[in-house]
Amino acid sequence: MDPLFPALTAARGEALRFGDRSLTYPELASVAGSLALRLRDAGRVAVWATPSLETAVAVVAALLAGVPAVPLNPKSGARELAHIVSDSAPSLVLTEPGAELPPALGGLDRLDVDVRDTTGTPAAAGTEPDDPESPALIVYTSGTTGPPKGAVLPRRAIAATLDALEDAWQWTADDVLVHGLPLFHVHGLILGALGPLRRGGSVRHLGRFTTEGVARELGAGATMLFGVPTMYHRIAEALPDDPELAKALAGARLLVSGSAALPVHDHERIAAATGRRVIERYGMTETLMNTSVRADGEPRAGAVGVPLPGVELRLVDEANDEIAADGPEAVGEIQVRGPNLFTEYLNRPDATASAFAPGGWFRTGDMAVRDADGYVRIVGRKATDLIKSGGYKIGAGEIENALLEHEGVREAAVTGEPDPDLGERIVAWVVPADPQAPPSAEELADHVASGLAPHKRPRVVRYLEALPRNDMGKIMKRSLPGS
Ligand code: MCA
Ligand code: AMP
Repeated sequence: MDPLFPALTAARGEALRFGDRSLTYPELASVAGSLALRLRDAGRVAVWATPSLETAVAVVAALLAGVPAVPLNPKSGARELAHIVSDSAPSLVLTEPGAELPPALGGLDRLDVDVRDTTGTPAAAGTEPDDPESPALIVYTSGTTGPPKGAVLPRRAIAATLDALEDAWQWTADDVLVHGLPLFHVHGLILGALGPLRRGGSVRHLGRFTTEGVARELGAGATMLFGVPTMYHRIAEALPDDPELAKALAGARLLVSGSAALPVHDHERIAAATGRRVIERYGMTETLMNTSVRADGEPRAGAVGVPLPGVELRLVDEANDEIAADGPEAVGEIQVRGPNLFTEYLNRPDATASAFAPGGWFRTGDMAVRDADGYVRIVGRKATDLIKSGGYKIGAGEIENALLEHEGVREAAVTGEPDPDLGERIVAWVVPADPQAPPSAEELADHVASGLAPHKRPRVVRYLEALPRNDMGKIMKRSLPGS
């Protein structure tokens, strides 16, 4: 297979910038090249994925060495980290110098990434493995029940998705991308960091998302912005009082939203204030990118565009039969096939098998309709137990299990409810062990944040005397008051 980063040793300009620290292509080739040599025999590595230069260098080095990398959310709690580490069994953890690692990583060797070590061999792109199916990244993603599953992403999928986006977005080496996305998920890591590097362009990471950072970078030469809908919502809120932000957005080449649906109201507010239309693309950890509004296509609020080159997409009914019709009544589950797909869930042949329909079609669980010209509109999700909050996918079962471990909780159910900022917010319905002394909402939020991750914490806790159950004893979430 051709190298993942053909521009690495050829490009001369800036590759990565995080705050006031940056690396040019020759520097990145040298730093990542020397680190790759040290990783050759590492087997599999974890990356402590802080929003830093070190994370980007660590992942590029692992890819050059042909060593699968497992990005870790540095805010993950003890329970989540312990699961990921025992499931993926990395030999060492790559981290920025000085980072304090939690006890759950205590058993791993630690390798501090030195981004100033440019004395090494420039990356020999030829050292990358030839096999397009060899695993490149293992990205953990939540399901409806149980702990997160590791989606194994081969080199072929990364190359295919980034090249399809090159075509759809007319993405070139001249593009400068700005974003503040986390680097432990597909959006921020594969699209937002590896994407520019495959093109020979550059990325400026904000460290953390702020509208000021977006305005500053788009006002200083950045051409593209990637974000989740929560970020565009915050931009829409800030625009009326921030003419600099409006000017900066107006000057961008492409504003792209994904990971969840961008509400039409936010689309319209941004268009009214800037004259620019945000375009949406639709993807998934297991499939990378499936559809997008094209740069040369018609932006359409509420639609995620057309299938990307190489991606086959169909809608199916309950019986798994293809729906050929279009229009708002022809709702079906999206299934996809193509070189963009993952290979398996690590150590989960059962889950892998049930994720595919006959013919190798991946069942996304997303429900959609199509406009007459093929534009896809996502209208819902098959599983009510999956919540999208701030662009993060969160399984209700995982939070319920964590809540049930709290001594003050007798029963728990978790649902998502609409939230103007987060899209959905997590609501915990709790039957306290002692109705006279229920655990406080803050205590339960802290319990989930420290065991799993802060973005999985309930934003609202509602107390009940009993959960509604059917005759079989199954919790009937649809009968929860107000849900
Ligand atoms: C608050 N915090 C707490 C607690 N309460 N920490 C511990 N315990 C608590 N009880 C902290 C948080 O850690 C955070 O810290 C701060 O308070 C604010 O928290 P929160 O309100 O949750 O965060 P936010 O700033 O409102 O986050 C909004 C966000 C974020 C920035 C939009 O949701 C985000 O980055 N989303 C991106 C998700 C994403 O990339 N998804 C892609 C997956 P601190 O301030 O220090 O941070 S989907 C994907 O990859 C597919 C392929 C696709 O299609 O893209
Ligand atoms: P994740 O599993 O975290 O990778 O999230 C994938 C899910 O995010 C998809 O199955 C969709 O439900 C959702 N998603 C991603 N992009 C969009 C979008 N542009 N519009 C609506 N939903 C989206």
